[in-house]
Amino acid sequence: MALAPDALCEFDDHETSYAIEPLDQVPAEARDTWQRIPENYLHLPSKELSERIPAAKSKLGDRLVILGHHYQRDEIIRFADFTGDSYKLSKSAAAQGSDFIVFCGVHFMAETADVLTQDRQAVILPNLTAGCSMADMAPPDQVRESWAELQEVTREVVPVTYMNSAASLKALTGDNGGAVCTSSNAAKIIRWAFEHSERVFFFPDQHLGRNTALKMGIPLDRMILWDPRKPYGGHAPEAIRRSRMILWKGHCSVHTRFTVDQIRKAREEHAGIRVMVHPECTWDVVEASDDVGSTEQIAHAIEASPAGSQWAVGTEVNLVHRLSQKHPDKLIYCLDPIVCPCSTMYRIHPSYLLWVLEGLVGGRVVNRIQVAPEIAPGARTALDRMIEITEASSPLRAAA
Ligand code: CIZ
Repeated sequence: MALAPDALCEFDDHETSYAIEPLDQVPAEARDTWQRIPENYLHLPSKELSERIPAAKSKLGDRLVILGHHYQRDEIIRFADFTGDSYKLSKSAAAQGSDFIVFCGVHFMAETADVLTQDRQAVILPNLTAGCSMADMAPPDQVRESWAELQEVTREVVPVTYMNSAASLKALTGDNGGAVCTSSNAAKIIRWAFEHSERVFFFPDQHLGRNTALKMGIPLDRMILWDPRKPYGGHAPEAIRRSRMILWKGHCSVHTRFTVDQIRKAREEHAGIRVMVHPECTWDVVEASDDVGSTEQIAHAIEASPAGSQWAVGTEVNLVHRLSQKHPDKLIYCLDPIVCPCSTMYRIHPSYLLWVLEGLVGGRVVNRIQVAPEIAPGARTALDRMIEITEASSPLRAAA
């Protein structure tokens, strides 16, 4: 039986605990889908990794910055100079002067960092197979074709792409008057898009689009699901013209595992518990929960809650586990008792981090992510718009 990397975690209902195996103990079948790295990096015990990574870091000094997305495992986060969600990290990347930006996240995040940084700076993704299955549900050719079909039916449409998408789709968005959004600013970006057009073409996550639009008062019967395998997404021209929100048929396999039953069970077992879920969850789950928010917003809400608070959280388990360790005075657990880490984020194993860092120490830049020059300007436009819109409406800016 082929084991997915997920099979490496051992969970125990609310006592979430998991063991990180040395890379040579990751089943070969699972490792086969990862990028191959030199044999001598496969057998390193964690003690050696935790000595050699800081040693390489200190040799590189301020020429290096390591960014760690919230979904990364603890063994990576401990070496990160900055942690956060993709919005916060994209701003951190843009603010760095370092020669090397090692992005412990996934491919679309490293692409974003490359677009936002200068040409002299190298953005490095430690494992090139660390991607996002949701982003892969929007292959650029399919989205381009769908956009062309939509244009045949109506010109009254603005594209908005979730950060979890290929750079070429960010470029398509930027070149057609749209903007990127993340889960922490989707409402601001969609509101902005509606100021410019009757309808929004939102990809690739249908749930983030639907949840955000519903909260803004757009009814479900004015939203259509665009199935790229069908002509015109499966809709008659009148249905497209009647719609306000056109949602690409994509989803996150981790967040769609959370269910209303899990929420009911949490409330039965812990009177007064707060349930907070990510907006990539399905609408019924978002409806049944107390709060909805991005990883950064989840972390802030828990941080700000008083000692003794109880939280059942619907997002990637690495973050939930870390929050529960950071706040031992609160009960914090993952809504799904058998949820496993995002299998693509999981591919940044410490051995990969060490391999790229020691490469840099030896003068070798490996796994550099470079967005093609014909794509980068359009992607930059869409990202700059997102930052501008988000910052212009931030409470700090408004108060200033
Ligand atoms: O925006 C991000 O970084 C993602 C992918 C999720 C989140 O809520 O942080």
